[in-house]
Amino acid sequence: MTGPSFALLATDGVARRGRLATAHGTVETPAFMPVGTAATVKALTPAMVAATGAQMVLANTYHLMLRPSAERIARLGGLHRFMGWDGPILTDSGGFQVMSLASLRTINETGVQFRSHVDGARYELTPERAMEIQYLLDADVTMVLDECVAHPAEPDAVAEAMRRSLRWAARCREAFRARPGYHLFGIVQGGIDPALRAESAAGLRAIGFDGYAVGGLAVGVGQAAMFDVLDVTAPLLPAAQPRYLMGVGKPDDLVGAVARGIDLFDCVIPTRSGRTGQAFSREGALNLRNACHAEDPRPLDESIPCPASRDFSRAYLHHLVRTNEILGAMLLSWHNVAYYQQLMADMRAAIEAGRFDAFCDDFNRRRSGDDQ
Ligand code: PRF
Repeated sequence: MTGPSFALLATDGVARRGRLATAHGTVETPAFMPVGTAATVKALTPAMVAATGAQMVLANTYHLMLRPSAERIARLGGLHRFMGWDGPILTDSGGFQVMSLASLRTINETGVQFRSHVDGARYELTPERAMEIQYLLDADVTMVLDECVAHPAEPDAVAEAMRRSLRWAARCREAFRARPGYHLFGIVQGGIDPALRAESAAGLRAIGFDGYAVGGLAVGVGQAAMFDVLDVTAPLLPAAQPRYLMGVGKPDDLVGAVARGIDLFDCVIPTRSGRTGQAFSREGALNLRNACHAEDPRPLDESIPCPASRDFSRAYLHHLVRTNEILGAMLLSWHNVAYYQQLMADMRAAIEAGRFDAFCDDFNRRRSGDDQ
């Protein structure tokens, strides 16, 4: 353990307002991390990402170990310098991406062996290698190597993957090089079975981590089942440490998860949907491809302090999307990340003021004009 790095500043019901200190700066929570899989938040420069208020980004062990390799990034001074982002970085461990992207995977007690989806080359990811790679990248938050099974799965397969993940978590804890400002997070698995989630949470607590993630929930589990899992899992995690819901989600998923005690999120949705013409707004999601935006002179949202949200008409964005202009992807990604950051800032303010329930009511009431 690396000492107290998380301060719980306020609570409102189960919702929490906190601050995570890392080697590259602090993160006000609840926080949303834009996804920078391959050492880039797609279509955005680091300055654009920072201008949205994003404090921390996520990058992926799996992609970076294949290209350009963790060793090369280390030789070039680490991931922060390599990508030009000097704030905190969390890296995912690779297990989840191997399962969804690599070909010819075999998984055993040692780790996971696979062929690269890029060129077919053979690789092995073990708990020890996952720690080494994230060390070489210089991740502020390192994630344990876990096994996430797709939903739905046989109960035995879910239990086996969860128990193997616990054994791997212990090996990760052993291999992780603890230094001030650098943190190792465990990952709770166990599908939608409350007993398996409880066993996983207890096993991880016994090992002891700097924070605890909830995995296995952006894999075809619906929102209701996800909230049920959070209702039983969050109370089993240490109150004094950060809780991270991996790979989630849409704006209403974030609001519901914060209401259930989650502090940290990452998801490709704001950037990926920005590249396909979707914009998030307080009234719900808008599809800028739709003809109803063709002559709409209004900006996406003047109240969001981002040029993409304020300075361009919906008509212009519609035109950029329809003509497949790169700037359309850039502006909609930028706006969406800014919208997510504004949502998190609004939730932090509501928790501090003890009015999170009213915030949730207002959030749900406004979202009636959804295009999707
Ligand atoms: N494990 C890891 N990364 C993840 C997930 C997981 O279960 C998910 C699923 N919610 C997204 N990213 N290591």
